[in-house]
Amino acid sequence: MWHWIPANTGHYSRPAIPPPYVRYDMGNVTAPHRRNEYVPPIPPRNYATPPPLPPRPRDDFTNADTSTAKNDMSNLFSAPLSTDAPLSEFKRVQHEVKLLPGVHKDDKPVPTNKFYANMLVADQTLPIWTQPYSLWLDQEKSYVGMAISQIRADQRVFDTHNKPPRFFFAPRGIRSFVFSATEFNSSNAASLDMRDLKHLSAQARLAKSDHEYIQFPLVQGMGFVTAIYYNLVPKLYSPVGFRSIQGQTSPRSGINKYRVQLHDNVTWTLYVSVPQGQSLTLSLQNGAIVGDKGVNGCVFQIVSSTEDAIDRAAGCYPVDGSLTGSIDGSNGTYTLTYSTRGSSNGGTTLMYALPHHVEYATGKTTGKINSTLASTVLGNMQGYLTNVIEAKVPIASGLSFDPFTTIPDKMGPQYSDSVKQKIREAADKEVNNDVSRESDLDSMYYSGKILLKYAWILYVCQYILHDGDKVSKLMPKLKDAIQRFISNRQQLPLNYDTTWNGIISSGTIYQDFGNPYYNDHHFHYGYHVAAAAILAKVDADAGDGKWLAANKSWVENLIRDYANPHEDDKYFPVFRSFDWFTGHSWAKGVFESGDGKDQESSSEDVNAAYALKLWGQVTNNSKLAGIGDLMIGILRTSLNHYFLYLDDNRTMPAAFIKNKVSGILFDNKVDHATYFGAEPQYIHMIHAIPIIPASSFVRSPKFVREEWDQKLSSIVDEVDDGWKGLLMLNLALTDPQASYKFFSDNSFQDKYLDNGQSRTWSLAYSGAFL
Ligand SMILES: *[C@@H]1O[C@H](CO)[C@@H](O)[C@H](O)[C@H]1NC(C)=O
Ligand SMILES: *[C@@H]1O[C@H](CO)[C@@H](O)[C@H](O)[C@H]1NC(C)=O
Ligand SMILES: *[C@@H]1O[C@H](CO)[C@@H](O)[C@H](O)[C@H]1NC(C)=O
Ligand SMILES: *[C@@H]1O[C@H](CO)[C@@H](O)[C@H](O)[C@H]1NC(C)=O
Ligand SMILES: *[C@@H]1O[C@H](CO)[C@@H](O)[C@H](O)[C@H]1NC(C)=O
Ligand SMILES: CC(=O)N[C@H]1CO[C@H](CO)[C@@H](O)[C@@H]1O
Ligand SMILES: CC(=O)N[C@H]1CO[C@H](CO)[C@@H](O)[C@@H]1O
Repeated sequence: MWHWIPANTGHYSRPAIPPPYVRYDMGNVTAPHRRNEYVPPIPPRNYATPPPLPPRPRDDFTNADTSTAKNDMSNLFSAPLSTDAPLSEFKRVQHEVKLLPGVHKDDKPVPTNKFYANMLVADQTLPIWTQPYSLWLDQEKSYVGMAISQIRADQRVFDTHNKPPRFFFAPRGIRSFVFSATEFNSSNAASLDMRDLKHLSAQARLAKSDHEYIQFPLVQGMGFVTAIYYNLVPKLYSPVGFRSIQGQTSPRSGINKYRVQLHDNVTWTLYVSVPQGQSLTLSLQNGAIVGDKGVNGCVFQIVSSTEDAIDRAAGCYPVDGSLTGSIDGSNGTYTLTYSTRGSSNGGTTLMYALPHHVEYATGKTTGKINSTLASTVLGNMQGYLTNVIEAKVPIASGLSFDPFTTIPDKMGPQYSDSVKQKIREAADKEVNNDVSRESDLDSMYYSGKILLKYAWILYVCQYILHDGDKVSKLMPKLKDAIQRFISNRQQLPLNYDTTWNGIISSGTIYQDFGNPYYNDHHFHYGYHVAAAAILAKVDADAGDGKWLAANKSWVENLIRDYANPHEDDKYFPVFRSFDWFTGHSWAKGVFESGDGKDQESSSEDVNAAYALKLWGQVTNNSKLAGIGDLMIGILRTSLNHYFLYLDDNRTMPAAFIKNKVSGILFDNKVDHATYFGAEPQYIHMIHAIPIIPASSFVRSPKFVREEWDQKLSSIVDEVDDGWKGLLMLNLALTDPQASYKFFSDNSFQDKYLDNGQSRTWSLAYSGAFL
């Protein structure tokens, strides 16, 4: 895949043609296939003493905030932005990627960038990652079914040619279990149906017919892989191989428990809940666990742990999640509440939470147990007997439009006369540029960068320089340039796709970084939305104040495309880009991908969230602004675990931390690289652009200092193009003086400016905190 973001150096280079999808060469990392030949029955032990603990009373978290119900802000996600049809300027088209027969749209938008998207496209056989498990449709003749893998930390594969390693990944294809049925006896005997496609969950169904199927609820963090059998005879393979299977004392009436050790020495626990009035006897036949008869509604649950506390969750599984959130002063709280089926002694299911949840988990994330499991690339996950994962994260309460820093003890922004004079000189020149011509591009990405660049210059002219002449010179030009996009007259107009439901560029798959296939929408539209917010603000204060009302729907159409907060808006999927479980967005759209979804530019993810905040502010939509604030708060936590590596980070593998930044982070691998070149300034700065007021909250002074000292100070002198300006403005996040000196120096050359960067803004940002 090739999408993403050359932070262009001033020359427009076309993105390369995507290479054909390459499956990782797995070498010898898959476990041997073993078969057991003998056929012992597996006696489940009967339900016995001690009696189960009484069910824990369940909180009804959806109504938990009734005390503040009259406070409009008690749930930021309680309303859609709009339920209007997308603007008629967007021509209605059907997508080139058709929905597969097994993908049930049910008149709803179909999510494109979610963790289960590999099961929506192509032949549906590539894995999806719920973490800590991955699942995939296995159609190998002898094992037709749903394969399950859980990779231990010591199984991760590291690049051995470079130090630090350039990449690591979790080996794929190790089938610890394959959930199947005796009826699935040829490779086309079962098809994969995908239903109830939501932003936090989906239901996969491996079906022989309408009434004979195995249902797999797919929820990130689910502690069990749960398979519910309907009118089929259960059959479980293990290509890794069963070494031993022992019945255990039943934790609860109707639930049989087994310890299953595999030939890789990992012991799993299997719980089987047999519905009342039915019976099922399992035995080992030709190396597979097979039932003696068909069952209807029988629940198989496996967990890669032998921790006895998990017994309390056996029988209960999550099917869906709901998101609520709120802002209180300098904290933002987000709550993932899982709805469950079945019942357990403890009254909850089992969830595994990621490190960025655990760090800020509130008391509602109950039932911590002595079990951790490795995720593929997001560190170790902590087990909880809970139906709720809730975290309270710091938010940047002082952040708005103005330059903002987290450098301790810095006042500001404040400007001396001489700094203002320098900014004015830069602006004198830059307000004369031809904004309309410069942004007349066949790319929502590049045009967005140009528009936001001029929007920041406009901001500086109005609020820092208080220079009405410059404002009245630049503002009409910016309005004009944006108008080309609002009236959809740009080189590649936008269409509204009625297949998946979203606003896509009319280019080909090879254009605009794959925007037509739902790549990078939050990056692209985030730039346009932020530019529009700044323009609307300046127009309200210095123009006729009519711009916002006249153009609001266009901006909000783009927002709804990448960040629709509510399912009542039936024209767009809920949160196409942002993943509220992993705490950041995924950039890859409707492509099959061997290593899953990915994101390269963590900083353009921040920019997209910041755009929501700014637009929420100018439209007095405090919920939208709060969503932006909450996202930025979450991004600060997740990016600093998985993308931006402080020396003392303990989440990522120690050897890999020495890279300081992830590079491209996939569901299943991290590749310290970019999609557009291997230069270190590319790899590092794609996690820094654009430098905006929110940057300092996420890229801490400490991180930027470590990265600079270890990786960037030694290369900056050799960089002679737009990447130099990016490196030097990034330095302002930890050393504004050095940064300001560079941009204010008389030897400064315009070739040091990336096409999304202005000298005016660079001076205004670095000069704010001297
Ligand atoms: C597969 O199983 C069905 C019963 O569900 C049976 O009718 C059919 O003959 C079997 N096919 C093979 C190839 O064994
Ligand atoms: C499993 O454990 C046995 C005995 O402790 C050991 O000999 C064998 O090497 C282990 N196998 C694997 C795959 O780790
Ligand atoms: C934010 O959360 C922290 C940690 O729980 C707490 O100490 C602080 O008082 C909270 N601030 C506000 C404004 O609620
Ligand atoms: C947690 O589990 C590990 C491994 O199963 C075990 O060695 C350890 O003693 C347990 N700790 C507690 C506090 O139970
Ligand atoms: C937002 O609220 C402020 C203060 O009440 C008001 O001046 C402004 O006109 C409002 N803006 C919009 C777009 O409603
Ligand atoms: C498409 C559209 O309605 N654009 C409007 C944006 O706002 C300006 C007013 O500032 C109008 O002139 C445009 O028609
Ligand atoms: C020891 C440790 O975990 N250090 C830091 C690594 O990064 C995370 C994420 O920001 C920090 O929370 C840790 O303090």
